[in-house]
Amino acid sequence: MATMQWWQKAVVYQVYPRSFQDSNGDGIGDLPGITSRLDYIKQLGADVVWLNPIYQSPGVDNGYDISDYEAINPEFGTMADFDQLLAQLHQRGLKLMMDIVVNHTSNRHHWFIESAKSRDNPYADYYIWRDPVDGHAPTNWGSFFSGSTWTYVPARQQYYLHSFAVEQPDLNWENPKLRQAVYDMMNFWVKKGVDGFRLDVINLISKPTDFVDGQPNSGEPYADIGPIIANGHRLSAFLQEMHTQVLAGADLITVGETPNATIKDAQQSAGLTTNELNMVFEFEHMNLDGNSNPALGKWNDQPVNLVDLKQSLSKWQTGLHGKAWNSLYWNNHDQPRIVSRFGNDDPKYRVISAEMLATMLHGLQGTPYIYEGEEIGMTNAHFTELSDYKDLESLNAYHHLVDEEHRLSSTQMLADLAHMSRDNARTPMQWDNSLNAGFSTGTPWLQVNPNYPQLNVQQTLAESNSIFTYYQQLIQLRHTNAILTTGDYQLLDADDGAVYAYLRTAGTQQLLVICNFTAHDQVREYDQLPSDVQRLIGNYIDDQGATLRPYEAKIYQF
Ligand code: TEU
Ligand code: CA
Repeated sequence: MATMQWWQKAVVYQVYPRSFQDSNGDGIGDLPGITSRLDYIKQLGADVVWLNPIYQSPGVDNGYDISDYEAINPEFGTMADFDQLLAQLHQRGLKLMMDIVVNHTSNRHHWFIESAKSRDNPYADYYIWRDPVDGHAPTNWGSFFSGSTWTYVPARQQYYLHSFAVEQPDLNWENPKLRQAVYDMMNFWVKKGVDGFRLDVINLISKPTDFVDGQPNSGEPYADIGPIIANGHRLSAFLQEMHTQVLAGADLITVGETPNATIKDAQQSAGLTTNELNMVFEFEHMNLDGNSNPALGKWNDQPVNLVDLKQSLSKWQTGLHGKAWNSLYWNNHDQPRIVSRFGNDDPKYRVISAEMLATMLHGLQGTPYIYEGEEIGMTNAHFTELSDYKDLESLNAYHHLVDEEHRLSSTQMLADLAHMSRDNARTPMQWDNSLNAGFSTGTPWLQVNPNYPQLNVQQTLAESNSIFTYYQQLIQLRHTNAILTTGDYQLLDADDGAVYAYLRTAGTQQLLVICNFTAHDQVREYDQLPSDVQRLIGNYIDDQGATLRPYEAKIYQF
């Protein structure tokens, strides 16, 4: 592999600004609040801070509906607060990754307000407009957030496309003026000194040339738009143009969020020599515990199958090795808390299973991402009422699947929401056992997880051998041990449904990672390992093989 880039040894800490720290008592996290907590992030050892969108937004999708890319959402503070945060990050040797959403804007963005007025204004073609077909929507495509992806505007007597909410019209990337406006915006932030970008659903920007109906899931009125528009025919051209116009020459870290991307797509979008992006967030390992019934999408309350998880992660490890670069993540603002989803959040097993999952992930090749609260083992909220939820994806899905399609009972959908809703990741950061977990002196915008008195930063930092120190050690290992960054990957015992074991090899150095995914003791012999490795691990593993306590992970280095 060519010489290592700094972002290949870096660890990124994701801050969801709305839920991290409120500084003015309005119950909403904000930029001064983040600035007041930078020493904590530095103490953890992360290198980069990824902020979810902080731009002007009506907040239909918590900031992923942007109405002004070059203004700060007043709920989060001012541009002066941003400048202060950036300066304080850089003062600590931390870098800032901004989250930009250029597949769509808010319907309150002035581009869209103008575009919707007529078919011949300067912004008319900044979005994707189509005439009705036989008096109805142009295609049967279904939104990620339920319902049709088309909304009719009488002033134009046309429909506009929105892959997500009605309030999130898709931008027309075939329009070179629009593309230039996006690059100019990105360069505005590069000039301000930001160190990188996370690009929201960036692999959706190249739409098909012909808009034709897709195949709906059985009994569903719509065909999921994701597979229809993901990884379109001009994606590579657009990303290479973005590289030329913005990224080349600036030493930035870039990660594309790429739902429905395959390994082949990632080899192109995150190729080591393709001059597009540094890496991607793939979704395959996050969609394994979905449903046998595709009409239910991600909504389920079932455990993941370890053999499937090992197979998926291994495929991406070997598929990108030497060709492209991957991100490594379990958690983010869209995913439920991993310790509740793949681990065991019973107080008896919460910490050890969270540490096991962290070990499993951080031993792999790629850039690890840690989502706020993951480093103290924060869990799902276990909400029980629909009124507990705020996320429009969850609320739309409930109304679609329960009220409209009658595919799920309210009880089952509430169980699925408790398992999978994005709100699980968005409950306020749990700092201490004071009111609202020290997040806010006001009423938090979303309920604080009721387990905060026992599960919070202050409590964790007071423990010796805490999960926080465990994450510090994993990050330290990433920074100091090249085998994690460059080593080959070999899956061991592929069909073992209880233990995930893999070998990393770099020259004569080897690292053996063994994770017990279950609540039961496990013993594993490694007689199928190459004899030299067996001899070596023989010094470490007692003679009846690797004994693993429930949810225990071990790393052997030789
Ligand atoms: O998410 C993209 C996306 O595909 C999500 O719908 C995700 O697949 C789903 O929520 C998983 O449960 C990005 C942002 O991360 C998300 O927060 C936004 O809502 C979405 O794009 C629209 O901008
Ligand atoms: Ca606030």
